[in-house]
Amino acid sequence: MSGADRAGERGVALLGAVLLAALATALAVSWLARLDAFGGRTAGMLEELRAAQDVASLEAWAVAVLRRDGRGPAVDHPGEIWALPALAPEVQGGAVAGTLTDLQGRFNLNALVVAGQPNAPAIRLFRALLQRLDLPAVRVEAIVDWIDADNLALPGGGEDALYLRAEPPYRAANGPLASVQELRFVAGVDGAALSRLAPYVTVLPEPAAINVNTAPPLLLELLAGGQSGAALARRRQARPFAGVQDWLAAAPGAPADYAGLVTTASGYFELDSRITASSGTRRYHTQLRRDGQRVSVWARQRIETDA
Ligand SMILES: [Ca+2]
Ligand SMILES: [Ca+2]
Repeated sequence: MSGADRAGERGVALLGAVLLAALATALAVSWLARLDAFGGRTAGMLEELRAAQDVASLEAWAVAVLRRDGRGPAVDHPGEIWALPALAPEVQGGAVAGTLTDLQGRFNLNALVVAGQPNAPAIRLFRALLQRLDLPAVRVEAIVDWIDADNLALPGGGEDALYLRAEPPYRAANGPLASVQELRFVAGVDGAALSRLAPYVTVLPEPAAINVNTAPPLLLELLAGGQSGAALARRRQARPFAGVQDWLAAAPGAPADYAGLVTTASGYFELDSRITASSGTRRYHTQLRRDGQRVSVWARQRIETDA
């Protein structure tokens, strides 16, 4: 089946979901439209309601496409159907678009601490990433202290004693990060560092490994122990890595203890939804978890947009 056929099939499926959602809200919308006779205030509410329905439709599409992919081989790569964008036809001058990305294509900050203990290979890999991104002020020890359960500061790290001196004072989380933005509370991490890090890191609710089929070339290079990331990216484009052994054969210089940080199958994805209406574009991020063929939404955020 060609890519265009697949995209067409996906478009049809999405259109079905959008129509269902439209039916479900038709009553509420017509009720609000009648209220609108009393002034323009409900126009914004209408758009908000329609956007929420569009996001629900895109999420239903994402769940379906990931579930279907889960029936195939336990390998995930950007050549699969889930990685194609979902586009709905323009409706009343608006547009609905959604894209799924693999969250396991990034370094999972919560893997720095496993079962309450610092995870040495993950710490080494992240330190190498900080070095390559030229972020000397960000200290991996401070992030480990922020996540680990104890209140004993590592050399170069910091716990409550450090944060209670801040104005206003606060405490270390002493638990897994809930979002990448939470890093702003960690000593040494400013807004510029966070923007620099953002494309390479994520926060997952378990120490999930990095998918070498979707990770950026820089992460491939670091995971491979310095081998060219571009060459490894070309190799996977020709033939996705079929498993950890296949990766290790292509990256013979990879440190032995990095094998546990690598996977070729993913369970965490993010849906980026853009809903455009007359007042502008609304953007949402939805995090989905797949376990076998079970797919569920575990978080959703409205993203600020200038558009
Ligand atoms: Ca797959
Ligand atoms: Ca701690």
